[in-house]
Amino acid sequence: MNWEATLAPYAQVVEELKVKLKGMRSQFEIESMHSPIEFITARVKPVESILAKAEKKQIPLDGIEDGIQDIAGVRVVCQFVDDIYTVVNMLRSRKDLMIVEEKDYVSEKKDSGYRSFHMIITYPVETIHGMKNVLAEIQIRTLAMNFWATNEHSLNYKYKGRIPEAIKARLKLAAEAAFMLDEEMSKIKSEVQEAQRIFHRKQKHEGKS
Ligand code: 0O2
Repeated sequence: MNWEATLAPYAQVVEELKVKLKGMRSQFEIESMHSPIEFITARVKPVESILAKAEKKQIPLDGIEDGIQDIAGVRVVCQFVDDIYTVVNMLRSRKDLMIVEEKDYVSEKKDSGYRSFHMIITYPVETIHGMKNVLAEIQIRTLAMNFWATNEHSLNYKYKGRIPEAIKARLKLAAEAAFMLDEEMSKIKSEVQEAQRIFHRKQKHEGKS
């Protein structure tokens, strides 16, 4: 398999989606509105991880592009829980991508404690061989959810998916704490936004942004 050629359209999707999502964030900033997007990260899954996932899910080599939905992955990180749904609704109304599946692990967390909203989409890219609809996964989560997921991911990597029970129990507590943090921040959202607006206006006035 020529991985470089296979993954090239995925790299293009990731770059294009990043530009478009950053564009959405800038528009909010230009209009001095609270941006539901705090930051965006994106990656193409490394070949090693693609192969490991294919083996785990018993997907043959020729079925990888249909069977693994997150070869192209984009992560949108938000400040508040309801920002997640603002982003979801904005993505739902876009004409330049098609939603294949939505997985709401925000209202229904996974057993591990993982919370995030996943959108599986197809996105058209022009290649030298014509147009290709590429599958991609957009994960939308808060800063607190991201903090938890990043740490849990590292531990999973360290323990090769077999995290010791004592650490698992700590992670459950940390997931509850992250949930509480999101709840509490949501309650003072308008206060935080007001403070940020004042700060933003001051910076604009002083010519710093
Ligand atoms: P990586 O290293 O992040 O790329 P499914 O067929 O739907 O049951 P699938 O395709 O694994 O299974 O979908 P799912 O469960 O929606 O997970 C897709 C991605 O979400 C994962 O990709 C992770 O990035 C993230 N994710 C899902 N569950 C967890 C979790 O419990 N903890 C953390 N930290 N992340 C999670 P990969 O390929 O597993 O990993």
